[in-house]
Amino acid sequence: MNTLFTRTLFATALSAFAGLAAAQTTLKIGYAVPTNSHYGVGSTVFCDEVEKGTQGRYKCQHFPSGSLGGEREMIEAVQLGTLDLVNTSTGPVGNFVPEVKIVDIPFLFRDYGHARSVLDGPIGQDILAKFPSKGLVALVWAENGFRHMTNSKRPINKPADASGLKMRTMENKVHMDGYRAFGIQPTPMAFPEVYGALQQGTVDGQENPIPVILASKFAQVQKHLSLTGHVYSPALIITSPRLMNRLSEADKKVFYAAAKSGAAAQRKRVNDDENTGIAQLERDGMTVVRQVDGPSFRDALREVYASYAKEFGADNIRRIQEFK
Ligand code: EAX
Repeated sequence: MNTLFTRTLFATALSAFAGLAAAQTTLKIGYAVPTNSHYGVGSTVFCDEVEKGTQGRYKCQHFPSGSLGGEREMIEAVQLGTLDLVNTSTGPVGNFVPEVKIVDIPFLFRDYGHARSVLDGPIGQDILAKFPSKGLVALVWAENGFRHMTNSKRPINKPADASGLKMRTMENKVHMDGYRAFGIQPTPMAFPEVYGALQQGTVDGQENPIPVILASKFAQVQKHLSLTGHVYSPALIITSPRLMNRLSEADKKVFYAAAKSGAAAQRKRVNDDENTGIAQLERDGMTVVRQVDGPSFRDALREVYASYAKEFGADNIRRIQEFK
């Protein structure tokens, strides 16, 4: 056969294959709760937008329900390069990027609107700029939600009711210092272990936003829910400089735009779950304290707020609290 013809045929086949091979980058993305959750919705919209915006050159493979470990492990995996992206609460993030810790202060944010405008504004964007020096790139502030207390022992109206309860907390010192001020015995634990610990009674309770309580079916192992709203829990879609540096400028824009769309979808699912989830949890057998004694929880934090002010700067805390 004519060698020129075979060579051309071979070269064409090779470039077509190379083009196809370049088109098949699979991105591994992990999160701690099931796909049918605010994290699943946010991650799916992000991935769909990336696939569309890169003409299919990037597709995702989801690792939901903590299948790759807790949020801390997944963040470490992104730093190491064994995981491409994690959609995580800020819970463990302060252990990697200390500037994040300030947003975990109890009763820092007035409501969802306030939290979202702080995080999407200069204060939140300045914090995102601190990630690359720690081997991480935070694409966007997503959302976990306002955290409420559940337990198997008794209704909680005020700190005295929570006092002495062994509560699972995130691996987050800002939270644990605050919860000790309520008289709680904080037990830090990775999220994948929480359902089992509640079921066996190794802890009496835990605290999480309604979307997490719903998605994790905590009503099966917790009797009491109190709408304390004691902490607003942001989330973040995090990747690595290693991945971002591989992208063209155009693809970088696609990834950031996709992250924004994912965060918007995640926030909408939080709103939806907040609107319908409490009645669902009552139908699932939980007794709900809807009106807790909020001022008593805030009063209990007076002393620990002094230590927060020392650690983060009273002005910085006030700047967030007063942000319009
Ligand atoms: O991010 O660990 C927690 O309680 C988190 O809220 C949960 O993993 C969802």
